[in-house]
Amino acid sequence: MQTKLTNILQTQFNKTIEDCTNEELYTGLLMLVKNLSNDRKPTSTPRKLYYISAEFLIGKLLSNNLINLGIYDEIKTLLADNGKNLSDIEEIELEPSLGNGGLGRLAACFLDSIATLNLSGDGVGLNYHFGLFKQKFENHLQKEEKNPWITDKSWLNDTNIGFDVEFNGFTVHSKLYDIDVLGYQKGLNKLHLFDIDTIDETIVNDGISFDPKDIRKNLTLFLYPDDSTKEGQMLRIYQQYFMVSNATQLILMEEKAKGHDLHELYKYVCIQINDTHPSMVIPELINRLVLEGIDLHEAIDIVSKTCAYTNHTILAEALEKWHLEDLKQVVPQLIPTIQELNAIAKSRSDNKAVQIIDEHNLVHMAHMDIHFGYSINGVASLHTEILKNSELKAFYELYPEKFNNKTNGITFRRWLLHCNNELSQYITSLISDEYKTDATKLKDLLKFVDDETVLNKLLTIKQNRKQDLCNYLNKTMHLTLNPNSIFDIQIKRLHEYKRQQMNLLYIIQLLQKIRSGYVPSTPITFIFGAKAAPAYIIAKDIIHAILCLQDIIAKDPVASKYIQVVMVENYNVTNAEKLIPACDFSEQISLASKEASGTGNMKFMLNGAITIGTEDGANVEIHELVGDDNIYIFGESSDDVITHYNNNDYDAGKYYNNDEIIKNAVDFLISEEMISIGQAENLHRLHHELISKDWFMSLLDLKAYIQTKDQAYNDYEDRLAWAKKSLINIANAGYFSSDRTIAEYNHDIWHLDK
Ligand code: 26Q
Repeated sequence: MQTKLTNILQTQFNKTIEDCTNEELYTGLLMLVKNLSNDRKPTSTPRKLYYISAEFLIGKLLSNNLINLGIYDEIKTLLADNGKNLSDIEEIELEPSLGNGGLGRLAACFLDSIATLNLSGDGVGLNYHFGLFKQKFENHLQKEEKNPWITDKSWLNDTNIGFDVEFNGFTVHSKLYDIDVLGYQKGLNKLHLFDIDTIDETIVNDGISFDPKDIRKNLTLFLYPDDSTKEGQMLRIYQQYFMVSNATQLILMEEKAKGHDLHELYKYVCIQINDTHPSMVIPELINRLVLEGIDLHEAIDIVSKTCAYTNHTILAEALEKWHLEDLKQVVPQLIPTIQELNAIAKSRSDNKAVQIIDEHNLVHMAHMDIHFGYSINGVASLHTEILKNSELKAFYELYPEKFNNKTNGITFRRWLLHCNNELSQYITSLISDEYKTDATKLKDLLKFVDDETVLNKLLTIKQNRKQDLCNYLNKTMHLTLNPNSIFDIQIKRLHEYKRQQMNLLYIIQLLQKIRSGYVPSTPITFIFGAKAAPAYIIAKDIIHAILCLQDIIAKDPVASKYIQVVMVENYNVTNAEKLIPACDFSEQISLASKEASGTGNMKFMLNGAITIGTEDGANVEIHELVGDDNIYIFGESSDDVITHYNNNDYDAGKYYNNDEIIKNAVDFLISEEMISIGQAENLHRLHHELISKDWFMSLLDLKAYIQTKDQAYNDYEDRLAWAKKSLINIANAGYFSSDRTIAEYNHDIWHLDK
């Protein structure tokens, strides 16, 4: 590698490693990786998967590619020998934030595992110029800014592939950019990102606002943050159709080049529809098969054997329903096909709940996927059960054989080998490195549960990561954290169902307890990281309250000795990689039944944090794996929560009025102290929301949450007992490798190698 790298640097810059700047070294390494990718054998299986997704939250790629090529350690040492630091060079790379959160990050983990398992499977998505907004805090409020990431030196490779995509009255011509996806040790696939070259980045005004009218200029300018307002919705339809029309044309082009008979497309191609965002691929592919001379009903049959759909949410507001009129305005060519699909659906069942087009002329995208796809899966076992038994019950009765569960997973290359190299090396020293290709081998760590040397070493490694995090936050955000405090971390999108506000209320009641004389044994640092959708008012109010509390506690001479609140600006993949390995306490406190799976919960577990959580999403499976003693579970069950919704009998005011601690904590939000540093309007709105609506029932579980956390902080004091819990979590995390998840998708849904 040394000669390869020095040759590149010599020809590019006429310099040695030692003389190069970090920018030059970054460019050199980028070229080295691209050269090595060219030498890799692309995957080739009889059937090929196209994973279509509006989001691929890939994060920085340099280190991961070095790891997957097996040259990370060598390059790191080589650089160090020449006075250079690989992590400084990593900083040069800009993070592509092409996703909102879990769904996008899952797609990125999946690409890594698909390549690693040497399966043919490409990602297809959009090349957003600014990705998800960059978050800034000003006056304790979130501000959004554009988030550029494309430079002339990036992982994007130009291709000369492009297609005409027809909208109502005009046509755009696309351009495809590819990113190589390298598997661990073997495997090479592609992430295809479509764009158009008429995008005008200068139409962005202040923040992230822009003129939504000229589609040619703005089509791939931004990733849509969820919960966006009505005016953005038309653009979202344009984006989605652009994505699926390109995907369809790419697939047909590749299939024809392989000489495959399109009548048998399903034998060679599988399309995974990642949530409903790519659902228009169904009518689009039908239309294009018809254009190829295939009879409409045969085309529908072929597509039904080709497409599979993953559901990632049961929140009604996130299930896409487009007005037929709006679709007609953007893509009139799909309307007759959608109407035909609706007619077929009606002929299969007269149950109104399974119609594609409802009585308000809303097109239910998920319904189309279920009728005209061959598989539908949830993303954790509880989530799949809820789909089958309540949310999609009518469909389950119609097509029981289509439903299956695929519990999410994460790639251990990024979420252990890269982000916690010391831990990964220590595990290797204990049980060999077989766990890197067979994650279930982590179970071998259980031999050491009572080995004090091992337990102490785990504590030291955790302490090292906490110190690293302190250094990083100090350098990048000028924050000073106490490395000897407990790190209690909640990082994820800001959403009421995830209940950051419940965590906030815990901290407030602890502050009040400390002010009346209580002294915690070990100081606690409460760390938050979260972006709120720009139009999601209450979510932004919660951020505001957290930032105000952060200030109040910092200025309190007594309380600040024991507790600190830190909200990390611009939470993204890059800082997740620093936060997760440093965590003692992983907060997974969604209202039971609302979090489809969660994947942060798995990343924390793998890095030895202990979960405090509700029986929701994949927490249920974590609980089953580690047992009662190694997780802190609290709160009402999903069945009971669903019953509350059905009976409409949850009354937040009752909890507020009947409990002194709850009342005092909630009222603190509108105290003199808060109002004097924050915005009265925002704080009053949040206060009112909590006591009158509290749609996600944070007051319902608050008391149980307080008790459970207090118990957990107490248990933390016995350091060896704590380390044992940590080891048991790591040892049982193997199940959550995305290699396992992908093997299951392949075995049950894709059948790529048969
Ligand atoms: C829908 C309509 C209009 C505009 C935007 C959207 C939209 C955008 C993004 C709806 C949903 C999303 C993202 C959803 C998501 O990230 N879901 C998460 O998926 C993870 C991977 O399966 C799960 O672990 C999480 O539990 C789930 O919340």
